[in-house]
Amino acid sequence: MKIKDIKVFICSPGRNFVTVKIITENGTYGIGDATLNGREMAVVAYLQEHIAPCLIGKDAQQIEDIWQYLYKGAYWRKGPVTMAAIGAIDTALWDIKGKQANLPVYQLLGGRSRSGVTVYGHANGETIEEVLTNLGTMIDEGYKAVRLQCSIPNVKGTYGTMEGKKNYYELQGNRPLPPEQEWSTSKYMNFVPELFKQARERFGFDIGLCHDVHSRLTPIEAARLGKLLEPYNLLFLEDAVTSENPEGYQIVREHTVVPLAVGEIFTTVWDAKVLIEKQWIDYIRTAITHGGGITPLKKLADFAAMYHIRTAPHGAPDLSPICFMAHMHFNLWAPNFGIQEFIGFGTPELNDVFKYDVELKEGLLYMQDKPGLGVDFDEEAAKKYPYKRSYLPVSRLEDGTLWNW
Ligand code: GCO
Ligand code: MG
Repeated sequence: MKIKDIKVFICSPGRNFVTVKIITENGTYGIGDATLNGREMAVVAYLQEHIAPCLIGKDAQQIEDIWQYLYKGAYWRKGPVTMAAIGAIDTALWDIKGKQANLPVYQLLGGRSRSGVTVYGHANGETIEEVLTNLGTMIDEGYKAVRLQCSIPNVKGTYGTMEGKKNYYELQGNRPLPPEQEWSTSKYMNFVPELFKQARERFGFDIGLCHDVHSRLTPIEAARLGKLLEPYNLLFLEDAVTSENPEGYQIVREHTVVPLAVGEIFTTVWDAKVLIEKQWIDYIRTAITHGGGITPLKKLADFAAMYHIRTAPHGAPDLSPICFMAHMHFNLWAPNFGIQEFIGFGTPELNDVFKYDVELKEGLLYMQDKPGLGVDFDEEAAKKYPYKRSYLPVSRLEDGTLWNW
């Protein structure tokens, strides 16, 4: 079953998405997500110029060989642009294989390990009271776990919170130049334990609670934060420190028993190897889009399982519904699945372009069995939402020093 055509689309139904469509000679097609927030066009060029010409005429059934060809065969390995491009191709090939076999992709991975996919939602706010009100609503809706992010008093623009009462993710989209936010480690450290203290006092310990530090702390600061948060029994503390130097996590680990999650910007198993082997983390958060597709993610999950580490795929809205659906299959299969990040079903614009059918019941996602990934992309609808250049914010300390956003 030869590959006849590869199309690359970029559209902006609320925010930018890069979509790949692989069409085979017999007319079967598969789709993949290649979105890299703030660097979308680099992946478009990589796919159009460097990948598509090499794959025309290749056998779409040889997923592993095509993956190796694109990874090893390029000589230049890893990196978010390369791996998002490979990830989209790989995802689209699994979609085709599922359609050909008339089976949902999770069946090809080894079948179900569970009936539904447990998620954690987001409760954000400008004040602790606002976060807790949102948390209360989500508990009433049946969520089993929620991530809490709150504005820090006297810091301008905190990661993960609402500015002007808009959903914070809108702030990342459609900006002509990167917006700037402020950061103060001391103000953050003095404030954030109170958020979790009040959350536990009001709602008890049955609800899972997470928090994303977004790599703002040094290892010893993260170790201290972990200790301060220990009484509130977090499900996990995410991206406590940057991980280019994985030994930073050893320092955190040696001082606190707060479970640690990392990996949303990882692009291969090599980024995670030391962290996993040394058991310095508890959850691996790499997404199918940015980790090079379903093929390597399956290997990563199996490798992590050997070290008691569970999966918690990145589920921010800059991953398209194609990645979301690929995660559904991956999560139904993965024996060491932990939890899926989930931010809701998206806007009418988004659902105009991407068609899929998933239900949230009591904090778990369920889907109907459909061949392939069970998600479609409407090329015509996508034309209504042209690409708009957009950036993530950058972060500076109060004295102007550039910091990790
Ligand atoms: C998360 C992430 C996102 C990222 C975003 C960057 O945990 O959901 O940290 O909020 O900031 O995906 O593109
Ligand atoms: Mg994160």
